[in-house]
Amino acid sequence: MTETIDWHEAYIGLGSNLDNPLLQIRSAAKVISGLDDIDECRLSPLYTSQPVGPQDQPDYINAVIRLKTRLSPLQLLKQLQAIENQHGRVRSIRWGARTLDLDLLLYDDLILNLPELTVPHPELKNRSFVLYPLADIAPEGLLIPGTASLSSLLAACPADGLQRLAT
Ligand code: ROI
Repeated sequence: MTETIDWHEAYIGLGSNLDNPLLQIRSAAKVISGLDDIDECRLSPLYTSQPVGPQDQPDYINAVIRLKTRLSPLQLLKQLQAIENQHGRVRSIRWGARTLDLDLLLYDDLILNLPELTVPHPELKNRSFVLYPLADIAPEGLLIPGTASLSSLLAACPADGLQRLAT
């Protein structure tokens, strides 16, 4: 018997500004949707965004995925890190350019503060390149645990040159 309670809703932030970012994001989305214990994967529209952090790096492509999973937050994080590594991610300069960044943004209404994982993602509320694509695919009235409603965060966050790509 399948217990629907086993399934959790999670949101993943995707970002890339190196080595054909469009391809990186599309490829990562495909790999994520093919993982075991992940279902109903939905990719937001893609956006171009100016870099947050050092400005001497290319613009980013950003998007968000909404999915259902039976993985725990740490199991999901491990899978995401493996996909980053497959896509040539090298952790070097803090806030520097990267081929692929996959962030676990939200997991049900969980608040988690572990050394290796903070959920909701601590920068989610400040980043237009997360909030706008999130709003494209989130249900009406989504609450960010411990913070506020997505709509109030959006209202306080200027789009900052964020541009939705034509699909
Ligand atoms: N800036 C933008 N616009 N998009 C990102 O995905 C992104 N990711 C990062 C930093 C370096 C903070 N800046 C970013 O990790």
